[in-house]
Amino acid sequence: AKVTDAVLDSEQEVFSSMNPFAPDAASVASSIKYHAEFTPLFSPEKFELPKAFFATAQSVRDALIMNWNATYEYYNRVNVKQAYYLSMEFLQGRALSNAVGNLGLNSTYGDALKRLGFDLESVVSQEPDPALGNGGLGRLASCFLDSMATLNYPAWGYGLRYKYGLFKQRITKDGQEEAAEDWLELSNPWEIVRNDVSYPIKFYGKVVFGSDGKKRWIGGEDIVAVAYDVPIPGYKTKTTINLRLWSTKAPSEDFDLSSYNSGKHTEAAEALFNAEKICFVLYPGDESNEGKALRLKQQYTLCSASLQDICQLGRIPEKVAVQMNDTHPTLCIPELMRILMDLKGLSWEDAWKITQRTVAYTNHTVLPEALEKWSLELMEKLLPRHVEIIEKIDEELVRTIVSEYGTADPDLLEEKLKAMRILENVELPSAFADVIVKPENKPVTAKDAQNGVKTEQEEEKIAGEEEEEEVIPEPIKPPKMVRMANLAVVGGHAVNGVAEIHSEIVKQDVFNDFVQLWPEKFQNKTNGVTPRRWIRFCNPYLSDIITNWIGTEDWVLNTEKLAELRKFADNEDLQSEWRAAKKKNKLKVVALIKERTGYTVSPDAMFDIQIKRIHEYKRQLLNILGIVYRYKKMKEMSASEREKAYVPRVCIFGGKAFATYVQAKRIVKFITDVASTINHDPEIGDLLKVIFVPDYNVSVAELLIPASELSQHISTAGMEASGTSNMKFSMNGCVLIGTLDGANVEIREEVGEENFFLFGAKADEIVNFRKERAEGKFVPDPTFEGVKKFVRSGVFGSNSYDELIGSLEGNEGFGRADYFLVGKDFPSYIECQEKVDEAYRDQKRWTRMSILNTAGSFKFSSDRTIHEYAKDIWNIKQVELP
Ligand code: B1H
Repeated sequence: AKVTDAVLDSEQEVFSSMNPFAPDAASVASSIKYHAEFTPLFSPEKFELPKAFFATAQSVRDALIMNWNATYEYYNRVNVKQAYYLSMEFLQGRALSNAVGNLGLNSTYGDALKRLGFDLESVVSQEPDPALGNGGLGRLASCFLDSMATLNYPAWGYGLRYKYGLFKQRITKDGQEEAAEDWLELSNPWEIVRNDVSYPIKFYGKVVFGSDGKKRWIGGEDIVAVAYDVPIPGYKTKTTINLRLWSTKAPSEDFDLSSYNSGKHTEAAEALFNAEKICFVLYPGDESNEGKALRLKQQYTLCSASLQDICQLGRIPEKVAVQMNDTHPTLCIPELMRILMDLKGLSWEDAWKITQRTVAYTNHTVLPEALEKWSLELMEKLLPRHVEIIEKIDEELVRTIVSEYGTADPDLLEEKLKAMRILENVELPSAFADVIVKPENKPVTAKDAQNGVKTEQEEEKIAGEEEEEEVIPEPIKPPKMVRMANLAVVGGHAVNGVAEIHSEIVKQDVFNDFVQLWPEKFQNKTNGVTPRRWIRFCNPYLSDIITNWIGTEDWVLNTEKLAELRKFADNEDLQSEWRAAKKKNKLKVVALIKERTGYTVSPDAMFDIQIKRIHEYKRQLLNILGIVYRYKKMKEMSASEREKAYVPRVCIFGGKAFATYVQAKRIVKFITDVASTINHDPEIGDLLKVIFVPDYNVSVAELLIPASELSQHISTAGMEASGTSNMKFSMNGCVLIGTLDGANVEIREEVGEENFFLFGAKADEIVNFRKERAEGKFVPDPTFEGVKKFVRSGVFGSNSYDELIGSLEGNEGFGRADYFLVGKDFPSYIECQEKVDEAYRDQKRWTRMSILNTAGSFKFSSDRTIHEYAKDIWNIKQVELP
């Protein structure tokens, strides 16, 4: 009892001395010491860096918890409408420096740690980088949380607590290797498990009628989802919102004690493993059927647990707005219908109205292979009640389509049904048996099939069999699928794209048929990034300069103020401070490169960076072939010609390839092979270096972006929905080279076309260029042919890169025939890169471009984006805490 009293006393002391907005260094130091002593994660004798990180994080968490309790206590009291952002990914990055920065306690924590013999920077770098996301989509979700908290919007994030985040990438002589990322190894100081917030989740089983005549989903496999809460502080506000991550476990009665005692240990624990494995990894490989089922279980767990929770938290739909981050949480729609009808007793009509008013969908990609479809067969097994509901939604949709287009033009009706139905390759619902009467192609409906009605082809087949008695193999039936995007469009009240050009493509192409029915649903919400993490904290040197010249630090909240830098763009004092800041950031990257790759690079060379997931459409291959071209030309020159012709460059790559994406992994291997040849070529020296930074993640981005001078956003036009790193680079005074794709288009408009290096085909030209190619009419530029020949000659090792270079050749087929138009854009890319060199030689001009990028980047704050979602989609208001 004594010990407990002592603990409580000292805790009390710490708390009372800790006004979260103005604690002094002494009280922070005592709070850190307190946690170092009483947090049972490390042995007591040593107080070293890892322990210092945990104790510091715990002390910050105390402040966050107080604010966070105050936040939701107030929201409940005033009963406000809240937004719930559901996402399979949150790419949070490190939390300590962000939290301390948002609380405005940087120097206090710095001083406190100094008293304890540590420095804040080394403590901060102890934190593992949680990577519960793949890339832009997950990082966007995290930027949105920061903005929602900062702007005092009542909101929650919901996701999954993966035990292993995105894999760790190692680069070996064979290219990329993946290893498990055990980010929870030392436990996570930010999360709080809520054992009292848990919900049952069911899979498999069957649907029956209850005695009350209502549908019941029974039997099957039951698991439990448990809440882990992570506080998300806003910047310079008390508002602290919640990111609730679900973890799965088996109900305790599922552990078979008697089997265990009889020696069947593995069997006894099977149910436990079965439940827990759902949250083992972010994006489990889904090539196998087991993998697919696991991913679907993950998605359903997120939807079901979150909606059960949301239904407890607020009245639907008046107080609730649910945003689905891409189609991954689309099961929200049938799940909310199920909850409202089967559990709350509402009619179909009422449940449907409420569901539609509650949910909205953001589309993040138009790549056909990325539009999610699930096998109906799998879904029927795993979620039988949901499939019934989806079938009914599909039937209602068919009714709408039929009433809109009538039956007079059966071709048109058939085309619309084919494009818009949620179920693919599935007979029409029986109620529509006789709707499309096309003499030459009468559809067989479910009812017809039951009655033994055959299609014309089947009749022909029978006739043929009778004549020749030849056994004709059964035609392979296309698999029945559920199209999640169609379900999301039908079931939600708003659909948005993530950049203007992308939203136009969504409207004119991908969902055009739906736009004709419901034009009012479709919107654009251009992405944004949080200026806190992505300038203020990752680039303190530049931030100080901005603050000094603008005369206030307000720009961190009101990024429009950045535009005031424009009037100083040619000021020599600002220019020299600006360059000095860039140099300091570059020096940090020189050290990072040395540590991670062993290469020494010059901080005086231009830093040219492409960091993003490795994907053919993002065209890292165009970048590296451009480098090969540069190298080839250099080798053809004398030393003095070379020096004159080229600006020294360090070309930096970073990014992960999905583990089973073979072509992307070949690209990684190729880049590292080119790097090792060029970097060891004594004739080239500092004129050209190629670096692949292994294990790219949020923390690496925070170092690379402030140090970059040129960054590459060179996707095939029309394929990158938005891109968000382009915004971060521009904010940090980096000039972009890019195509007219995604947010590049808007960035170029904002910063001015003279401050953006544009090249390449435009989105509306791509189809014709592919056609030209297929018809064998494309004549590749000799520079491109020369580069391919050079690669094949063996300069970069014995490998001839047949699959890689071969994919850029030939005339037809996806993946070959240069689908991503690397060859088509190559000459304009090369020419544009020459203009880059020319601009960089004039450092005054370059610095002006750099300043004008920062000044023109203000639109790309996620604060602007969140205001737009709040007003146009969620209908929620800012609520300031008293
Ligand atoms: C984006 C994804 C994505 N679009 C499937 N789509 C995934 C699709 O695990 N999955 O199944 C994961 C991610 N991610 C990105 O979203 C776009 O490519 C970017 O252009 C965009 O900036 C970003 C945020 O909107």
